[in-house]
Amino acid sequence: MPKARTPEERSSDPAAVEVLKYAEEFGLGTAFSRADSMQPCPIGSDGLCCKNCFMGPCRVVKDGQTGVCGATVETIVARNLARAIAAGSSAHSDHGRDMAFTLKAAATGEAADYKIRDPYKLFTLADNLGVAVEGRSVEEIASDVADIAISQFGQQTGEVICVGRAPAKRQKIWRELGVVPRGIDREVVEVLHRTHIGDDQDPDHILDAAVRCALADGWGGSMLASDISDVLFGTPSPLVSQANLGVLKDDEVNIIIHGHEPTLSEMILAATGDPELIEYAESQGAKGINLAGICCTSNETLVRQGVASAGNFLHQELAILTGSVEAMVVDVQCIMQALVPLSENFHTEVITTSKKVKISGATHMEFDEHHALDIARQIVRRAIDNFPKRGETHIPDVSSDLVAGFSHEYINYALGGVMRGSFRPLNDAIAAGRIRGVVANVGCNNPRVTQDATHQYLVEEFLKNDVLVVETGCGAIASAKQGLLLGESALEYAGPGLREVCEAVGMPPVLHMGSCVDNTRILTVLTQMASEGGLGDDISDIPAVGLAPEWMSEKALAIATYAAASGAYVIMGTTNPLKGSEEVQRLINEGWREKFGGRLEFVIDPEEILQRTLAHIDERRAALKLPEYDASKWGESGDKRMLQLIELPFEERQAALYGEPA
Ligand code: NFS
Repeated sequence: MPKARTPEERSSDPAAVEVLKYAEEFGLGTAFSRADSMQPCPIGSDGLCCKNCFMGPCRVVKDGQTGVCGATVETIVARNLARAIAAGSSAHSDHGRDMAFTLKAAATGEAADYKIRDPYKLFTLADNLGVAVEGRSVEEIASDVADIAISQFGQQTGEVICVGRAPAKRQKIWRELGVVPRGIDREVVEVLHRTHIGDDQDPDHILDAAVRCALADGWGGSMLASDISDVLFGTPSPLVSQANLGVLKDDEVNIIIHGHEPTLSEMILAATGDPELIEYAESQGAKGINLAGICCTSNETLVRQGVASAGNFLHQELAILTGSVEAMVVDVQCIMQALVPLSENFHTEVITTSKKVKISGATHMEFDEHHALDIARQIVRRAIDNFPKRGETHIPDVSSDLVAGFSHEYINYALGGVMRGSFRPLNDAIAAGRIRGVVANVGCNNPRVTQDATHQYLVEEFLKNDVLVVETGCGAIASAKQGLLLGESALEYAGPGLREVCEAVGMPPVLHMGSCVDNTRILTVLTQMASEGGLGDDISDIPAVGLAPEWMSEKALAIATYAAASGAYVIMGTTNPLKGSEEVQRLINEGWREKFGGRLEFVIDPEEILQRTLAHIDERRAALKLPEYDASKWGESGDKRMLQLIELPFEERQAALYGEPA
């Protein structure tokens, strides 16, 4: 039996450590303790278990061994990766489909509680999808936009439209390689077909289908999910909020929204402001109704509405363990089944809401967008009903302030203003070496490693090295909890060049760009940087790296794959699901580099992740013939220099500025 880790070994988050101690005291299990008591299957974790038919499962562990059908190690490892990518793409893209149907219902008036909050984003999207705008009402445009978005899922031939937003050079690469997605659902089905017993058995060919499927997500389903969410709920711009378990309140009804889609959570937010419900909460002895998020639902409502975040993936059980949560309302994805048995020790009610997700033992209150606000009100009322049943609470007094909401539209605006919105200042800062490069630090928590520790180590090191960090998903919540999403973190951690840029532009050195479907915002930023000039003309030219250091979900593999196929160098930490095959690892590394200019690697050691990332950034800088990164060149201008000068007596200041008098 493996050794159980201490709370401090399980999480680097002081709030988590506090609650984990309490869980131990009361003998309540969590993902951390379950991970400790069960080693991962060594055959499956290396990608060597084939379950694609029922002559097996085959465990291919000896040299030269094959499955019963003769499938080789390479075929099995590639097929397993491809299937995971198809599942991850499905989850993200199906979310996009639901958003498109909500937009349609909002446009036709069938879902009266939803409005088009950002018509400008709608016009941009309409333009991209070829929908006429002139002389038409917002609803007419939205209805056509929704129809075309919906058609992208079932399209059988041609190209997914959003692919046309990629840099021209990139599109050419994809077309020549035959990996441009035809329709979102079609690519998923094809991966499932090809990986069925007795189908595609050439690992490189299998991976091409996986790439096409991932691109259908990144430049299709996910991209539409982000765009349509912005149309319906507003494009994010910076706002202030808080993160960590300390956002839960001792004297208010605490409702947690957990999962991924903003459709229901936005309505719950609206319902918590309903005076009648607030009054009802007060009648039950509460001072008010407090809403907080977990996982990507948290990111969706945080970046748009400033709803506080109770934490990332591994905080879902910890929130219930505080004893202060009246209802945990979940929709889809990343919801642990363990929530229900855990909640039975408390007054917490786990409420499932999606047509797609039921959990035995949970209360099911099915959400229907046609009666959205009504259902949201019923859910909030139900949570209030639970308040008088609340027992003792243990809410850690730990939370951090944060600034979130950096959509690519806002970054564009921040850098250039309304009239001259542009990525030119960012490109210039990279070209000059003030900013060494850009890292996208994204992805999950994984209880096999210390929660948030790798995120924190890497982000702080990148800042010291003048690397601008953009984030989404649970990685962004990790940084939020660590106080890294604040302008002050630039002063504390950033190297001199990055600090100057952050001070000049007025932004933190770590930018929270949203949920995991919003990784497509990062694709857009990279595309705009490539088209701005000065940093090459394709995503693969830019000194940028994508990381998912604590990943665990299939969605993370889909994201990594579309990013690599879009030209990015991507490193994933924690575990290597391709360990069983050197050949498949070579295919996604050198193989993809040759094909796409990007590549995917699995690197377990955080220090090694750091070194490889910086080496890639410097290599890209050299290829662009940019000056070598030199931290000592910066930091002697701007505010810092002025403050130094102010300290000096008049004569010395004059001398420092203009030299000694002759
Ligand atoms: Ni992303 Fe969001 Fe978190 Fe991982 Fe799950 S919440 S979509 S999969 S765990 S980052």
